[in-house]
Amino acid sequence: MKTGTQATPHSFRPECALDYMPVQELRQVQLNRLRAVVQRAWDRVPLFRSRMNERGLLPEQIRSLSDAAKLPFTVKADLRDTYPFGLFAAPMREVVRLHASSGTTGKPIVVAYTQEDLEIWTSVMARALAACGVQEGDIVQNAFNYGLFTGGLGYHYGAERLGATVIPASGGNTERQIMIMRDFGPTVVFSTPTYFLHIVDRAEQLGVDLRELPVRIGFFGAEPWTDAMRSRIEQAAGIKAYDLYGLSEIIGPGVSVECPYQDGSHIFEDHFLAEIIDPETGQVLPEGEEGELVLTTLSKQAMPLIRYRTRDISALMPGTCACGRTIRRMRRVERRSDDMLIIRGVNVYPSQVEAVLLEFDGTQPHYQIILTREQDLDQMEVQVEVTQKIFSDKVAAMEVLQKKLSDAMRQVLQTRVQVTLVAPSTIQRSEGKAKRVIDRRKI
Ligand code: DLL
Repeated sequence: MKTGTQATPHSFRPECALDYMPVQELRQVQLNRLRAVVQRAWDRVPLFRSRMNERGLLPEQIRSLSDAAKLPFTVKADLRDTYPFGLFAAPMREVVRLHASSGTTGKPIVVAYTQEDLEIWTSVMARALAACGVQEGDIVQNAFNYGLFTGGLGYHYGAERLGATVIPASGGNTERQIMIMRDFGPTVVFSTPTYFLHIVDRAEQLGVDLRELPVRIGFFGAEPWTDAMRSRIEQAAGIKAYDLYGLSEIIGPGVSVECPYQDGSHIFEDHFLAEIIDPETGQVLPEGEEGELVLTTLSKQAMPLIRYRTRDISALMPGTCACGRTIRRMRRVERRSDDMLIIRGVNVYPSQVEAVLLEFDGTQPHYQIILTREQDLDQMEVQVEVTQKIFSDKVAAMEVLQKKLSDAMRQVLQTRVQVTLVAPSTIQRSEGKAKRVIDRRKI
C-alpha cells in the first residue's frame, strides 16, 4: 500500500460535516423531510395517491419515522407501468436531466432530476469521495460509463465539486485506460470491480506494474463484489479499494459509502431513509437482521420514491463506527432477492432475453444464459434452441439468425452477448422452474 496520502480514519473534512450530525437532530431532519416528500408525492403522483387511498392513509398521519412502515411500497414494475414519465413529481420544464436503467423487459426505466436534485446528488457524491480521502489536487480517472447510466456523470460531478481533476475516460478500451494511468498520473480511479480487475490483468500482460504508479485510492460499485476481490485489487494495484453503493431509482451512485475503516457502508441518511424488510412478508426487520433494503428519497423533487424495494439484500448494522460518523451503516450488498443479473456493471433480466427471442421466427422459447468470467471480465452466452426447420436448413440461415439475435440482444441489453444456436431439445428441461441462468462466475 502506498503511504503518506491515505485518509486517516479520523481526518475530518468539512464536506462531511453532515455525516456527524447529532443523532436526535438527524432523526428530526429525516422526519421533517419524510413528511414533506410524502405530501409532495401525494399532491403530484397519481399512483402514490391511489395507493394511499387504498389504505385510507393521509399524509398528515405520518407523524413519526416509524409511521413510514404504514406507507405503501414502490416496486420496479411501477416504473415500468408508468413508463416513461408517470412517476415524475415535477413538470418537465423543471427537469434538467434524465437517466435510464434496465427494466425487466425491453424498455428501460427512466429517472429524472431537477437542478436541486442534481445539487443533492453532487453533494452526496462529494461527501462519499471526501470520506475516503479524495481532495483538491487529486487526479481521478473515471472508468464508469458516461451516458444514460448514472455511474459516469454521478461520479464526475462529485469529484469536480471537490476540486479534483477529472479524466472522463468512461468504460472500455482497456489499453487506453492503462495508457492514461501511466501518462496522466491519476491518484484515484472509479470503476466496476470486475472491470478494474480486468485492467489489472491486462496491465500485468503489458508489463505495467500498477503498484508503481501514483494511483492510491479506488472506488468500486454498481455490482456485488467480495472482500476477496477487494484484497486482489488492493494488492495488485497498491491502492485502498472502497465500496460505494447506489441505484438509479434513488439517485444513482451516492446512497452509501465506506469510510477508511471499511466496516460497512454509511448511508447518507439525511437524504435517504433506509429500512430492512422481510422480502416475503414485507414486515420491517430489526437492526442487524438480514433482509431486503427499502429506501425512501427524503429530498428528491423530480422523482421522489417512497419505500422503494431495491431487491438488494443487506442489513442495518448496529452500533456506531469507529470513524465517529452518526449516519448508520449497511452491510455491503452481495446478492439480490430477484433475478436481476449484473454483467459488467450492466443490469440484465432474463425476461429481457426472452423478449428478444420472441421477436424472431425460428427460435424456440428454450434458452439458457451462461455466465462466465474470463480474465476477470464477465462473459454472457445465450444458448437458444432453434426450430427443426432452421436447424436442417442451410448453414447460412443459421448464421443470419445468429447475427440478428446477437445484434438485437446487444441493442436491448446494452452489453455484448455471445449467441449460440443449438439443436431442438438439447437444453435440459426442468421439472419445476426453468433454470434459465447458469452463473459460473465466482465472486
Ligand atoms: O449501478 C449506480 C452506481 C453506479 C452505483 C456506480 C455505484 C457505482 P443501477 O444501474 O440502477 O445503478 O444498478 C443498481 O446495482 O440495486 C445493486 O443491485 C447494484 N449495486 C450498485 N452498487 C453496488 C455495490 C448503479 N456497491 C443496482 N455493491 C443496485 C453491490 C451494487 N451491488
